[in-house]
Amino acid sequence: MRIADAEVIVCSPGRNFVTLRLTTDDGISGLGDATLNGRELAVASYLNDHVLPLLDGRDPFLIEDIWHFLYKGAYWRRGPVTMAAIGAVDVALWDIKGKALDTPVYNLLGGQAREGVLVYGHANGLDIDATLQAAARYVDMGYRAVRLQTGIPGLPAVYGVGRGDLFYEPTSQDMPDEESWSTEAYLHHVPKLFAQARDALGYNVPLLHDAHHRLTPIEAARLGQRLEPYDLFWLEDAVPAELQEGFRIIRSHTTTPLAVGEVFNSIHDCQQLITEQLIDFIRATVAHAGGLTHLVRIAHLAELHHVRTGCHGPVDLSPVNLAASLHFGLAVHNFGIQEYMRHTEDTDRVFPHAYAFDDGYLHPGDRPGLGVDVDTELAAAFPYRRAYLPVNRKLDGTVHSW
Ligand code: CS2
Ligand code: MG
Repeated sequence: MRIADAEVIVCSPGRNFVTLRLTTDDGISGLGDATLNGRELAVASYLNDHVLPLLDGRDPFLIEDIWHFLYKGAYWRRGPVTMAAIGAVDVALWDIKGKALDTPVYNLLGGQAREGVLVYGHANGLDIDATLQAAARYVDMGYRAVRLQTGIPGLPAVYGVGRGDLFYEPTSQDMPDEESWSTEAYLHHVPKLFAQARDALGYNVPLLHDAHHRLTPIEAARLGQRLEPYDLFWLEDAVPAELQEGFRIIRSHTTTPLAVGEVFNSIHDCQQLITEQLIDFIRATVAHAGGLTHLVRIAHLAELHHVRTGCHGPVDLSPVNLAASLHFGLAVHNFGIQEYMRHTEDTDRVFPHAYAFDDGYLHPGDRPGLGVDVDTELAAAFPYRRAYLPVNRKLDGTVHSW
């Protein structure tokens, strides 16, 4: 069997997605998600102009060899574009292997380690009442864990509070929206959200929160301490994690569980965080962290250090990534939780899939491979449109993490 054809499909059913399809000489095709929100065409070009010519005629079963050929062979290592491209090739090869061996990918990753993949949904609202009403709706829909994000008094728009109920799509066409930020207002308001959430929902519903890279370590320590009475499942992305040892400060002040890593693209981004047990959950995801091959490496390192997985799963990664994440989440021993933002109906039509939500869990299904496809004819009806993520500024105008 040889790789005989490769195609990058860029489409926008509600938002932009980049999908790689590899096809073998005996007609087996595999898919990989190469979407990098706000920089999609960089990955499409990296694949089309530099990677795909290298794949023609290769044995698709040699997943490990191809991974290292693309990683070491590029000379310039790591980075979100490179690793999203390598990740898409990697996942497409696992998809092909599962189909060729007539088995779901999770069976190639060690087999089913649990009945289903526990997921959490995104409840948000302009104020605390609206957020708690959204949380109650998620619980009524059968979610067993819910993330809470709420508007901050005095700030016109903040991360995580979006349009509509099930979807949150922050990108804007043409130029980035600019949002304003006050750490002081945020630190005073979020504890009120969780105090009222526990009054309304009780303590049996795991509650999560995303600080979205906007605090310093000592600010994160203060927030973690203030949230301890409300027993969060995790406080996510409290601090930008380029300085991994910065998490020592947070860890030394609070027992609130910490999650980080959705922007990570290799094990080197989190090795110190994991080996020093500075975090409780690693958020690295299949599409952005070099595919299943590399994410399994990260999970195995995490397992040695009491760190569990918590893969990123936003609406800006396609059903191809979600399907791969579910095969990973079903098989990996130190699974924690899987983020699940529902895609739009158009997206689900472009990417028909076997995974299904039931009683708070997702299961990838038992089709050979990943159990997801792409309808290229339908995809063509949704052409790419450049879109940007917002830019955040402090009240004095200083650019801040969004
Ligand atoms: C967020 C993401 O889901 C999350 O935890 O951090 O929605 C993130 O803002 C987007 O993926 C950025 O494209
Ligand atoms: Mg996040």
